[in-house]
Amino acid sequence: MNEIQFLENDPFAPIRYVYDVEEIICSRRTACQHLLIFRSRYFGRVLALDGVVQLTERDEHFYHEMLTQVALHAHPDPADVLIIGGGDGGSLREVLKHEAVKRVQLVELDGGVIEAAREFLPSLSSGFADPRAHVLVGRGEGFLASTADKFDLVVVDSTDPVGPAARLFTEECLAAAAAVLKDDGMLVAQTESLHFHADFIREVQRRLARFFRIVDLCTAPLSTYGGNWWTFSIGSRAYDPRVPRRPCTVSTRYYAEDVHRQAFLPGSLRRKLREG
Ligand code: AG3
Repeated sequence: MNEIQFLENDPFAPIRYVYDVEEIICSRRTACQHLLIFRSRYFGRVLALDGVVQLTERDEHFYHEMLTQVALHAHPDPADVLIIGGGDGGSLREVLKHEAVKRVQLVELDGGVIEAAREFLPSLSSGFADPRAHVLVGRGEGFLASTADKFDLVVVDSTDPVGPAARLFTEECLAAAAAVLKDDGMLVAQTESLHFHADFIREVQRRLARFFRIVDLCTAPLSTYGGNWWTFSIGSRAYDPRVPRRPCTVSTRYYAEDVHRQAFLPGSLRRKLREG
């Protein structure tokens, strides 16, 4: 096999991964960053932004299902959904599985990610063709500050919180996200690894608690992100996110009702996280 090694340049995790690269499918500079899509024997197509792996075809469903389906099932009627980031379309695909969803607004900073995903990652980007999907290229925090729309669910599907994505986790931005929610709305954000980023997770949970009555944390095991024990922080204005309120009738590969119930951090670990 023609094996090229690719070293992940991850500024946010104390570990480096090496992938076998069978073929470079796309390597280009977008307006914001370097975008690489390569094919690897085990992982299939892999998307890396500025050298950091964002998803692989092999395991992206763990991430995209857990980022979206837990909140989508905890909400009794998620009709209007906002996705911040998520230019590859994976979260959009998951959200659009629900008939209850009538409209999805996706706000992605880098239009080049959407373009490349539509061209090279069809299993993720199919949702962009759905008439319920509305796409805006721009800053998430700018959209939050200026929109008059109200949402049932806000999904923050960002890159690591270094560089532009760091702004999405500021108190100001979380307050703005809470403000675009309906009275019973929910927010879910990808919040990195419990192994490597507990301080960051603690801080985000603390900030969320200023704007949400209920704050919780669910996790999923991911094979490719540094730290692997991945977290999703949820802020909810009314509904306990631990409780699935609708039966799972959409087709999923990892998410299921029992996975939902067991995905949340147990009390003793929550206390440890809170206390540091
Ligand atoms: N967003 C989270 C990527 C985290 C990657 N971090 C890393 N490899 N250290 C992924 C976006 C997928 N829609």
